[in-house]
Amino acid sequence: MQTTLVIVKPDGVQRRLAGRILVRFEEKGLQIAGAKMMTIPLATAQKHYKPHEAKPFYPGLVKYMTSSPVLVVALRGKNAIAVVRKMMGATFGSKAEPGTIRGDFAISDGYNLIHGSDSEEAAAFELGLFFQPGEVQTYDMADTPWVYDTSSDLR
Ligand code: DAT
Ligand code: MG
Repeated sequence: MQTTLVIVKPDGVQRRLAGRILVRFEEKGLQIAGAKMMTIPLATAQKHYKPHEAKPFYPGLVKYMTSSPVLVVALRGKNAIAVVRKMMGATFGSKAEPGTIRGDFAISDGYNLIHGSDSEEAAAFELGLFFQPGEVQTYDMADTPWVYDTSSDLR
């Protein structure tokens, strides 16, 4: 089981797509382990996008991410990091495959609706950046015996 960080970015909230984005992950079988609305503080956005600090789009990216509230979500499930990345689609909306979130709802390069952690290290760092201890819950789901094959090691 992995837990990953998803952010429905300012354009996703403003375009009233937060529910439609979240429902896709629920329908897939991922568990909502944590969720909150926030306006990302400047320092947090800078830390989150530190790997892109030297890129030309970095100032605009930080400005956009702090410009309006976002929905921050912790999602848990089997291979959650890769599953979420695949469901998000390619970075640029115009390049993302239909059937993915960006492919279906985005056409912009920068305003691409959603963030998802891209590795285990990134997920651990980003979950710690956006959630306080105790805000990400551990709990059993009633449908787990039907979402996963709990009778075998394959699940
Ligand atoms: P992703 O969000 O798919 O992980 P990334 O980590 O490479 O993509 O970049 C972070 C965000 O920065 C991305 O969601 C949108 C923005 N971005 C990346 N490359 C860009 C570019 N060439 N022009 C404008 N925005 C860009
Ligand atoms: Mg990235």
